[in-house]
Order: sequence, then structure tokens, then C-alpha cells
Amino acid sequence: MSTSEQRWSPIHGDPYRPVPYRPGRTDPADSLARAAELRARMDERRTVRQFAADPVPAQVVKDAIACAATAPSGAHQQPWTFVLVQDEEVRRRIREAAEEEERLSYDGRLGEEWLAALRPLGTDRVKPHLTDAPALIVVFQQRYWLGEDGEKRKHYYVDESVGIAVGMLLTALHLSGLAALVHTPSPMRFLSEVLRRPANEKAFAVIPVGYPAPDCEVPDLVRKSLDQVMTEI
Ligand code: IYR
Repeated sequence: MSTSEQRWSPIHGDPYRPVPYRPGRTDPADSLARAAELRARMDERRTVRQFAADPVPAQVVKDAIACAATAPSGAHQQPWTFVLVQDEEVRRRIREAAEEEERLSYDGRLGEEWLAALRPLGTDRVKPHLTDAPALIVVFQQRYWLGEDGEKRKHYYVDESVGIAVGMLLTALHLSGLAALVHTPSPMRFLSEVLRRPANEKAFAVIPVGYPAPDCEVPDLVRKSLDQVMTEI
């Protein structure tokens, strides 16, 4: 599809016109080997909060964003915008505003139960990753489509669609050799202001991207086993 000369518009595909889809069938033995390898590689992914200052190849990040943008979405409306921030001053402004919100959160807004749930992660109000990581991907949800002339169209299943795209983004970054963190300072309104996003967009997450710092540490977390997360009928 990426080789197509066509550009998306809100009425693309109306009326319905199917096209053939004939992907080659993967041999089950190859599928087994690929699935096992992918499972092992994905199990190595860790959320990183301590980043090295080393730059990342911007094209790797852009390719990962392009992978995320292949995600399925409600009515194929692709209700996402990814803002790639490498500018140091803008990252500094984001950190300053995020830490102001986090201070209020950790000083009481979260409440005891939430703070207790966060204890295994060792997080606090200080967010050095926002300036240490060489790139931030700020993901916005398009709550509705906004045309250049102000026309609005309803978007469907926006939370689900953007959540799926972010999962694919994290997968692509990890498999490309980059570390990331899903950071959700709350509330996130300041991101629309700092990044001057239009009224139809709402910040979903800030994803610092880079390489782990040489002295990076992560919490001693345990993943649920397969039998804890799935059941067969
Ligand atoms: N947004 C805060 C708190 C926080 C909340 C959850 I749920 C986490 O999984 C991690 C942190 C922060 O970033 O510190």
C-alpha cells in the first residue's frame, strides 16, 4: 500500500470497491520458528526511564512511526498524529510543564492507593527522561476530523485505535533496537499548547525514545505467565 500514489482523504473508499488480497501463505514450520523468535525478542523489551544522551537515527524513529500508522482503526479513520520532538528547547519546556503537573500528582492528587500501586516502579515527580532522551514522540488522538475549512466529522473508537497504534509503535521501536517509555503526565493539556496542536487533537502519551543510559536500571518486574493471561475453550 505504501507504494500507492493515492493520498488519503475522508471519503476515500466510498463507495466500496474491493481489491484482491493474495499474500503468500507462510509455511507452518516457518510460522512456528518466527513466532518463537518474536516472543523471545519481545520478552526482552523493558520500559526505560534512564536514557543515554546519544542521538538516535531519525529515520529509524520515522520508520517506527510509519509502522504504527499501519495500525487498524475505527472506520479506517487513522485518528492519530505523532509529533516527533528533537528540539532541545521544546523538550525542556515539555519537561518543565510535565514536572509541574507531576509535583501536584505525587503531592496528593494521585491518592494513597495509586501511589501504592506505583511503588514497584520507583517513579517520582522528577522526569529527566524528557530531556535526556534525544527524541520524544508525542502521540495525539484526533477526537474528530477537522477539515481545512473547519468541517468536522465524527471519529469512531479513537481510544482503541490510538492504543493499538502505540502498541505497534513500541514493538517497532524495540525490534529496531531503540528503548522507549510510555509517559502519561496528567493532565496533558499543556502538550497541546507547547506543540500548538489544533482543537480536534488531544494528547495521548509522550514516548521518549533513545538508548538506555550505561548505568540504566529497571524495576525487578515479573510478567504474568501465559496461563495467567489466557484461557482456552
Ligand atoms: N504519570 C505519573 C504517574 C504514573 C502513573 C502510572 I498508571 C504509571 O504506570 C507510571 C507513572 C508519572 O509518570 O510518574
